[in-house]
Amino acid sequence: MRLLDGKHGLVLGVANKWSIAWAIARAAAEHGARLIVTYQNERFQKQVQQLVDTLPGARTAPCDVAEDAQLEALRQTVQATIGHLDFVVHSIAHAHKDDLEGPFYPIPKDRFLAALDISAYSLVAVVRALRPLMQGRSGSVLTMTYIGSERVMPNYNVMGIAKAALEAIVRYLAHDLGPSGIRVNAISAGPIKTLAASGIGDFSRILEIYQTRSPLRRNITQEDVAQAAVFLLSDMASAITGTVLYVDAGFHIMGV
Ligand code: NAD
Ligand code: 0WE
Repeated sequence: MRLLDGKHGLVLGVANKWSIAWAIARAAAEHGARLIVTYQNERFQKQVQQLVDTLPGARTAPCDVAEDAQLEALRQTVQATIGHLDFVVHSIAHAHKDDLEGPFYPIPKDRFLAALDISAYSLVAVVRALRPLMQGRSGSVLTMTYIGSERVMPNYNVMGIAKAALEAIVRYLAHDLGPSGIRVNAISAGPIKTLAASGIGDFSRILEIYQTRSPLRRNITQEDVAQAAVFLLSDMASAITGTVLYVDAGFHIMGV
């Protein structure tokens, strides 16, 4: 069944073919959605354009979420091209590399604020900029989180605080936008080897822990996340809002 037939969607957060957002874009397109896929800056433009060229009818647009002017320009581009939006996928996070190892508390204020700006506040900024294009439709907004928001995952550090804020933002946005028929949810994914996971010390050890301790005794893939994403973006999830859906092979239920 094609779950997103006739729907228009925006996907933010594709960097390369390993990006979770790319798996979501591909799955959404297979389910009949017409997409605009953004790239952060020129550094990613060529790569993202090549990927998006493989999706029927899809286009790219630039958007650095730290820049209000770029969000405003994006709204105009979307309005001028596909006109309206039925869903928005936010799959963006960033912290300074040095703040993702060792103790958390030495982090300087400017880097703490920058991590929360890109990884949490940007969902608010994106929704505020694009909400007019979802007016009068049953819209769906989806973001990506990680269990480091709730439990201490060594080295995840400021990203854990940012994801805690992001998950709270999901709940407050769901309350704000529910009366307009717009749903807001998050997927809490298990660890996946992507660009954002590269250079993380002992990432392979984390993958091994999920492999041996999760109820399903396996790691999860971008495709696992994409299938859950299509569900949440579709009318199949018509009464689901403000939630965090775990796509983690069941890891989150474990004590030890
Ligand atoms: P990724 O590196 O492919 O995606 C991160 C994206 O964020 C990139 O496309 C990057 O361009 C974008 N980005 C960063 N700063 C930006 C800015 N200022 N403006 C616009 N875009 C910006 O890695 P990923 O693993 O696919 O990460 C996507 C999301 O999934 C993130 O929110 C991440 O926290 C979350 N997540 C990842 C994992 C994992 O293990 N990989 C697990 C759970 C959640
Ligand atoms: O959310 C994430 C990754 C977020 C992330 C990753 C990087 C690496 C490169 C944000 N900013 C940066 N900045 C960089 O310079 N994940 C859920 C994947 C992840 O990251 C970890 C993990 C896991 C899992 C970091 C430390 C410990 C575990």
